[in-house]
Amino acid sequence: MKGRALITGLTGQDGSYLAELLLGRGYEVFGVVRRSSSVNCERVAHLNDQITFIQADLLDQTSLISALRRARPHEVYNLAAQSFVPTSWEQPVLTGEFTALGVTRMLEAIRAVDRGIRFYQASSSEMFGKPSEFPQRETTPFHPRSPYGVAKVYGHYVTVNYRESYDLFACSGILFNHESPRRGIEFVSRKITQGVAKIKLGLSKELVLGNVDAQRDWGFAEEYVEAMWRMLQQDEPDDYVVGTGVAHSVADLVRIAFSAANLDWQDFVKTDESFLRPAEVDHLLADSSKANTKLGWKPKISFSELIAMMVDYDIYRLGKGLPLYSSVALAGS
Ligand code: NAP
Ligand code: F7E
Repeated sequence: MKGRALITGLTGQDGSYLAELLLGRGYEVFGVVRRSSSVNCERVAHLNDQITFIQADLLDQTSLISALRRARPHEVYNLAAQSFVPTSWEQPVLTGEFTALGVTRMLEAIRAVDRGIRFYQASSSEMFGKPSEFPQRETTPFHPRSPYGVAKVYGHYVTVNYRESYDLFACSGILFNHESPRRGIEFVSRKITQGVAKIKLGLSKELVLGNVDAQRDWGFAEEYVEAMWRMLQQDEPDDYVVGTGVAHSVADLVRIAFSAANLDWQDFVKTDESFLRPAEVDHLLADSSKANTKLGWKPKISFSELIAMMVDYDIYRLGKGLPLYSSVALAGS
């Protein structure tokens, strides 16, 4: 029998890669999209005729129940969230509604429609925030440093709680930063690779950043959706840390990105306090031993290869005048 999967956050970076993975494995894929006055499906435009789009919103309980009744999925991947950390200080309540309470709404919808549905929750390394141990693993205490991180801690614990309370097959993937040519332009990796491409093509003269000393464990998004899927194929539901086990600073990312375009970053990069955050996450590093052992998951692409891929994509896209998530360019990215 063909598996059916419902993805919330289909139109985001991870949703587009996950849809490709599931279609490739023979699933019938349903994607939740929220209503807006203009179509916002660029990242999945190349999959348009293979996915069933369902209008629903994490803010609206009834719409989630209807989406489940219509799709009758075996698996639900809850990727939808307000995912940009700085916005979570500007819109802390809305971030909590989407990113925290939205998880409960989806779990309640599953309870109402079909308790056999397997559930994946997109948790985040931002939950560790100011970590008490290095590297971070599943048992490392949480110390979130933003309203986004706090909301993700809620989403994580409510997932664990519904597993323990109602015996749902509910998994939480604690994913560290993952990037790609499909990353939103406000996140630092893409801001840098697009900035490099603009400078290379003579469209811009400088790149202005915030805290370049921050360190993250950055991996490739396409590889991370494989870990999500594997979590839902296990005999028992569980929580897993997913990352590369290698940390780099934003300054490293800058150096590698500029050198991939044969440019000297010192000629172009400035810093500005307006990009600093009220509370920073200084350093994160994943211990993915559990995912390595139990899921057989390991990252393949190196940090330098990832950044070079993103720089190449942005130079190609901007050089051809293609839109940000051009379906032509994305089909091969
Ligand atoms: P993203 O590109 O920002 O995508 C977020 C998605 O959520 C978009 O499809 C967005 O729809 C949707 N969404 C937001 N609010 C919604 C609502 N109220 N109802 C329905 N849909 C809504 O995020 P991503 O990078 O793919 O990340 C996917 C998930 O993993 C997120 O939950 C994120 O917090 C989490 N995460 C990401 C990373 C990372 O490094 N990328 C690491 C750990 C965890 P629109 O297109 O309509 O805005
Ligand atoms: O920042 C520093 C910034 O916005 C990374 C989300 O996907 O990953 C992401 O959250 C670092 C921070 O990602 C700029 O201060 C310096 O220390 O790319 P980012 P994030 O905040 O780590 C986690 C795992 C998620 O779950 C989130 O959803 O880079 N930084 N200068 C800057 N950051 C930005 N955005 N812009 C700058 O100019």
